[in-house]
Amino acid sequence: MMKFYMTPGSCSTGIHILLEELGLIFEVHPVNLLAGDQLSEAYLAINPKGTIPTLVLDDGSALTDFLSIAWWLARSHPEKGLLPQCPDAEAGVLEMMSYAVHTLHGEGFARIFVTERFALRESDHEAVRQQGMEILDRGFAIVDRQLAGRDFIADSFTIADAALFYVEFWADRIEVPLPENCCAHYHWMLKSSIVRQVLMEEGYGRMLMS
Ligand SMILES: N[C@@H](CCC(=O)N[C@@H](CS)C(=O)NCC(=O)O)C(=O)O
Repeated sequence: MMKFYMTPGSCSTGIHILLEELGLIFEVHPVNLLAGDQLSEAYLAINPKGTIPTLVLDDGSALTDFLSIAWWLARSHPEKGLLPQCPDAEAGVLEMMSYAVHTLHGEGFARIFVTERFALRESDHEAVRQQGMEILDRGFAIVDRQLAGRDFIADSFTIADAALFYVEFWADRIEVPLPENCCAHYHWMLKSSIVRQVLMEEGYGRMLMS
């Protein structure tokens, strides 16, 4: 059975949504990032980068980042339409997914969540967080234009929407205002029974009631 290494409420939530969308059976292995589980010898033997998500496939090989896991899931189950058939539209989905993961997450939220990795001196931390906020402002505005007049990044739900959801979820958690179309996308996603199930399983049931 596939093994899914994840941390509740993190970027792996996007992959969790995709696994459930596809109705796959998998074993969940929680990784406690705060306790440093990702740096344990056992985990580094699976994913030397020491990050989540990781998906260990049935043949024992491991996919160790969001993009490769999402793409592999979509390509392994083409009948589920998680990637458009047409190459132009597929490229557009990959572009937006990459933007959510590498820019909004890797450049924006990372400056806010792990500030010390961007500046050793504590006196610089506030400026780094501010820089993170500016990246988020600009980044969500770009995604917002892409979402104008549509419910999803492409014509239907794709892997890019799962990536966008987790960064919108973080924006909600730390009260970063989302522009109108991103906000509508986030609330649309929150109505999905799969997304609700995933958030319940990851311990965010109370948030869904408020
Ligand atoms: N580019 C990687 C980034 C993954 C990532 O940064 N994950 C965070 C959690 S959201 C993590 O594992 N942090 C632990 C650490 O960096 O020590 C991917 O797409 O999977």
